[in-house]
Amino acid sequence: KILVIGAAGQLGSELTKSLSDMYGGESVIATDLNESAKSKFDYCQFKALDIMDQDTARNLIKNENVTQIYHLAAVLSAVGEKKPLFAWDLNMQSLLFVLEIAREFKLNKVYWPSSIAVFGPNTPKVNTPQYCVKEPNTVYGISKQAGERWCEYYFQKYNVDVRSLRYPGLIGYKSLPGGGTTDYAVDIYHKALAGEKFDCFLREDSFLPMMYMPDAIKATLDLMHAPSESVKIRSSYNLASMSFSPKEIYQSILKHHPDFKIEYHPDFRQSIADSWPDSVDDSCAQKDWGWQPDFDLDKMTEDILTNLPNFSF
Ligand code: VAH
Repeated sequence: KILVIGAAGQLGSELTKSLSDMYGGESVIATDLNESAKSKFDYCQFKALDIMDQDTARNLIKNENVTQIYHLAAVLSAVGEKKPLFAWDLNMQSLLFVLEIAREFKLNKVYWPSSIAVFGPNTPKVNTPQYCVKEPNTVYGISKQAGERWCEYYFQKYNVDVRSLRYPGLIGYKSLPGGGTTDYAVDIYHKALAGEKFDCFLREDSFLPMMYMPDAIKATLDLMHAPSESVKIRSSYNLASMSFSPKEIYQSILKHHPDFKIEYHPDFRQSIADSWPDSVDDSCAQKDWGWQPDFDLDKMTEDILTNLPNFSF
């Protein structure tokens, strides 16, 4: 069975559905901190689980014959800066627990998301290479960089088949904006559809690598289904699809909502965004397991503005 930790999060809520569609709901156990998330998972099994409660997690994994874990629970960049030690503790202790369980129970595979947040202010900003200087200055980024080192260590030392992607900012319409620095690009669509002015917390020219959620799901499943010997990078793969600025996503929406208004009021999240790349080189992912994105900015805008009005949270 496949265990999804943090299934009610932005990535989890869509990835869990794709996994259930692919393997059958009876093969997927969605878990999240809040029991209230149960209502979102009528298509698979659901268990409330605090991943910091390692005894309960261990019993669940043993009793349910879990063979794969998608560990998606984490404190994201903006919230992490408000609770640094909590973010470090949750992000790292939960990953180490999952890697240790995978070693001990000889699980088939583990998936763990990394992020462009592993790159820092002195990383090359344009077409950031797979291998480069990484001095992240957010707790989230530090935890992702350390997590990548642990994933590679468990693969090399214990042959744990753990796989990872450095996601760009993920944009989807099936979850509300969360604690991420890139979540302005989720919120902007809600404001456009509500006919409200959008108050953007980044400068209009803040370019960031971004990806539409269907592409992120495709990349994750392509990586997890690739033969083990094709997965040559066991820290985490750079992954890219597009880069845009707040001004560009605003202009993409204007084509559909000509009266939409935006104002820019950068806050503490501007310095987080400034520490990340403008664009990323994902040629290793293309070469090793055939990565190719489907969505560009206008295609994403069209899809979100069409589907968001009918989506019930
Ligand atoms: C965040 N959405 O903003 C996440 C992501 C690259 C950004 O890691 O923290």
